[in-house]
Amino acid sequence: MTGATLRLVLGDQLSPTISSLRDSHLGNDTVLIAEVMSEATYVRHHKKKIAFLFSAMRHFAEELRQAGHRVIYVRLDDADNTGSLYGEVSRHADMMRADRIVVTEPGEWRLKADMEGWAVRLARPVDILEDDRFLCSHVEFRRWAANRKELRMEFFYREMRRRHDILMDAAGKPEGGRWNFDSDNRRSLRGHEAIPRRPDMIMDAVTRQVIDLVERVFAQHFGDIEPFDFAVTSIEAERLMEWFFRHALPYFGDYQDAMQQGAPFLFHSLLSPYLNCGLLDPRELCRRAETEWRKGRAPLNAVEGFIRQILGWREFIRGVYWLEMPGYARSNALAATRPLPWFYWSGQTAMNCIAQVVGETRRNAYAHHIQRLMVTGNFALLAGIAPAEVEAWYLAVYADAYDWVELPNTHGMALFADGGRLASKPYAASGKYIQRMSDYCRPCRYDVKQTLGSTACPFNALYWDFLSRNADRLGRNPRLAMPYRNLARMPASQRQAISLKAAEILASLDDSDRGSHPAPAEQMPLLLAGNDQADMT
Ligand code: FAD
Ligand code: DLZ
Ligand code: SF4
Repeated sequence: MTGATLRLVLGDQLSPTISSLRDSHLGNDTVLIAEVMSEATYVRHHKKKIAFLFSAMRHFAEELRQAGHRVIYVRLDDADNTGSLYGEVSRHADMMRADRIVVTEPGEWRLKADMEGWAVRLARPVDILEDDRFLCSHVEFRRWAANRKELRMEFFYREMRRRHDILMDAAGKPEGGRWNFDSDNRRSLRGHEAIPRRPDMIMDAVTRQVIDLVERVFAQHFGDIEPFDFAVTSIEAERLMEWFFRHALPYFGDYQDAMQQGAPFLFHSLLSPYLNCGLLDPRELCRRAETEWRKGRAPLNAVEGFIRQILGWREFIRGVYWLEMPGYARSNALAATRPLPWFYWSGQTAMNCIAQVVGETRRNAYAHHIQRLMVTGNFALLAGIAPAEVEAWYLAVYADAYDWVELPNTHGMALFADGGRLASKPYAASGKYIQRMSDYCRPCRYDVKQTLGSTACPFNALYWDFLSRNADRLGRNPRLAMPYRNLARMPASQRQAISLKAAEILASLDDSDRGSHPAPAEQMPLLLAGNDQADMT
């Protein structure tokens, strides 16, 4: 028999088949799962995100016990809790005289870098194993990316389809004769389909206890904790997955980019928190989606679109993160330095699109992709908000947010701060895009058709000013040829008026007076402490 091994399982590693548990000796080894202050506060996560993870961690520990593992579960309010993962590993390794520590590699660079120093500090071997829950390993991604100047998801995705034989026909060609049906997937909703009602979740005593804890300890954090409607076990998460396949997947493709006031979820799966913490398996999700098409229960444009998000985007984003970190986070290709406006926390702004998205984010710890990219992301891009501030916001407010997935999406896709390593052009858009894809503009105080004047939609002047300000950096991008041609055609007087209007909008962001909408100080995130930005209204 080998000596005792301490197996650390992190809060986003709640999968019974995870590599760190695979060769576990049930009678000999101990699994450690720990709620720690350092992980809950390195950014001040949304209350709902912490409650979801702590409850899922507690349920998972119980499942492991039922399966015969010896489990030490450290609660946040345990008297001896040292407050950090290293502290807990050190304490328990000493107590049980562990010969070695085994852990699956963490999803965040900051923790991996820390963990790489643990063996020396603990004077014991620390085996950091590969996280093979992903469909593309670091080595495979590095091989794919080698010698490519630009990394483009579409080519990566085709290779993943072939390699994993997903949605491929017998001749090795993509089903339906095309790799991508995205051009069919841009419909705005405008009352076309009834949005299905999501299943109710039943809250058990474990979740109730965690909610009480989070309310008490993290009262200062952003977000509403109730109503709480997250799954906290793999069985419940699978129930939500089945619901999605049956009721929403058939429409997922058509309305993937739509936004509608009062309908935060539309036909999206809301499965990212479960995928990212290990309650659901991405392979299984792709296979199940494919079966829905093969059995004639969902159209190809929907199923291909859904699979592309998981097999394509999710794996690609992770690949870019591990390929490029830590330098990636430090790039700032558009030299954006403005502080994050306060309304990202308060939601108090007359821009209805932003108020809606921030309000839904506060309530649900969720916003769907186009809301993240084309409303809050687009505004931050156009206004030149410092990438690190925007990233800290996204990392804190969404229940599915971990650095490996949040950072490339925000830094690369939304802010173009990597200068185009990940996306071929910035996703910059005027108010016209938001008007086309949503019903936000009708009740808005601003007029989406105006660029100048006191009631003009701020996105419009900011859009043209963004192009103008960044002409040296972006003007030669062939994918921006059309907007730059339109800008060049504008009379100089109009360009000057737009530039003045944009300066006025940006100055109102910088105004430290919060006016009639003081945002509660307790919502201030740790990383942004001291930020004192104004509402734009
Ligand atoms: P659906 O629309 O139902 O899509 C299905 C699944 O595809 C998702 O569950 C998710 O796992 C995957 N997926 C889709 N798009 C992406 C993508 N771009 N990157 C990675 N996976 C994707 N996703 C996160 O999981 N965590 C984040 O912290 C995160 N931050 C983001 C920040 C910004 C600025 C942007 C633009 C996007 C971000 N995304 C993030 C990607 C995407 O917005 C979410 O994955 C999606 O909104 C989750 O909701 P859903 O499960 O309903 O997704
Ligand atoms: C996000 C999170 C939170 C809020 N709390 C914990 C925790 O108390 N214990 C833990 O093991 N993990 C937690 N996590 C998830 C970690 O932050 C995550 O494992 C790392 O960021 C690596 O992805
Ligand atoms: Fe947003 Fe402009 Fe539309 Fe108002 S008018 S909702 S600010 S895009």
